[in-house]
Amino acid sequence: MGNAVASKLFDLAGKKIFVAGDRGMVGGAITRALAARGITAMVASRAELDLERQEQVEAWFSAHRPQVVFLAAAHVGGIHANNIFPRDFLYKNLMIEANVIDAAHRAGVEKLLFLGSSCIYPKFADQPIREEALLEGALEPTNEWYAIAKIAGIKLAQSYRRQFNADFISLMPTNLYGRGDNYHPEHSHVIAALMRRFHEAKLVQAQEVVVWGTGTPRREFLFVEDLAEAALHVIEHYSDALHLNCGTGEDISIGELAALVAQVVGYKGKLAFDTTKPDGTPRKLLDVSRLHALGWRAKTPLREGLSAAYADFLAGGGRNR
Ligand code: GFB
Repeated sequence: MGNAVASKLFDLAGKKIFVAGDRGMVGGAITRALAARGITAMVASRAELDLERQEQVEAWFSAHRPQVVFLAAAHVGGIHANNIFPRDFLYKNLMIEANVIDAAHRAGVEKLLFLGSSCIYPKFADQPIREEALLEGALEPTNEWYAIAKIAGIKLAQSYRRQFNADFISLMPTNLYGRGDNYHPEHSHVIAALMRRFHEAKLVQAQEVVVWGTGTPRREFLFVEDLAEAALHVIEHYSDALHLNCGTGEDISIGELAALVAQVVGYKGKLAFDTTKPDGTPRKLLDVSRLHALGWRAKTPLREGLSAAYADFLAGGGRNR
C-alpha cells in the first residue's frame, strides 16, 4: 500500500476554485500550483473582502459561487508573536474559519480544504505525532491560542460533514518556509528570521548573530511549494473526517538549522544562543504515513528549499522587508 496512489475521488479541472488567503505564503503557493495546472483561482483582496466580517463573506460567496475552497487564510506568526498577541491569534482565526466554512456550506461548495498547523498537538505528544494524538494532552503555552483556533477549525469542518454530509477536509502542515515568507525581525518564524538576521550580519560583517532559545528544540520543515502539491493531492484523493498530517518525516535541531541557514546565506561569524527567549515545544515531528499511503511525498530537501527561499529573499520577495 505504501507507495500506491489512491484513486481520484474529485477532479479540480473545470471547477471554480477560491483560494482564501492568496496573499499569504501558503495561499500564494496553492495559487501557483493551480496555475501550473492551467487553473486560474478566484482570489479576493483584503479591501474587497475582509474574512473576519461575516456579512462580507456571505455576500462574496453568494455573488461568486465557488465550487471548491482552499482555506489558507489565517493570522500567523512565530513563537514570539503567538506569545504576545493571544487575542489576535485566537479571535481572528476563529472568525476567519467560522465565516468561510459556514458561507461555503450555505453557498453549496462541493469541497473545502481547511489548513491548520502541527501546533494543534499536545506539547509532549509521542513522536512521530500521529493524527490520533489530537486532544490527548495539554498544549504548548506559547501557541495555545493559535492551536485552539485551529482545533476549532478541524472540528467545524467535521461538524458540517457529520450534520450535512459536507465534503470538508483538513490538512495539518508542519513548520513551513519558502517563497513569500514573513521577514519581520521579531514576529516571523525561525527560518525567515534567521535568514534575514544572517543576511544583514553578512553585509556588515558582524562577529556574532543571536539565535533564540537553547538551540535544542527539534522542528520539521516543509517547503511551501511541496505543501501546495499536498493540498491539491488531498483535495482530489481524500474525503474523510479525520485531519491529515503533512510533513517531510524528518526533523532537525534549531542549532543545526541555524548552522545550515548561515551556510546558505554565506554568513561566517559565530552563533550566540539567547536562552532568555522561549524554546517552545521540545519536538514536533509528524507521522506522515497516512499522506504517504495516499500517494504524496515531500520532494524538496531542506538545503535546496533554503537556497530557493534565500534566492526569493534576495529578489525582494516576502513581507515585512
Ligand atoms: O519558527 P518558530 O517561531 O515556531 O520557532 P514554533 C521555532 C524554534 O526556533 C523555537 C527558535 O525554539 C525558537 O525559539 N528560534 C531561534 C527562533 N531563533 C529564532 C528567531 O529568530 N525567531 C523565531 N521565530 N524563532 C510556531 C507557533 O511555533 O510554529 C505557531 O508559535 C505555528 O503557532 C508555527 O504553529 C508553525 O514551532 O516554535
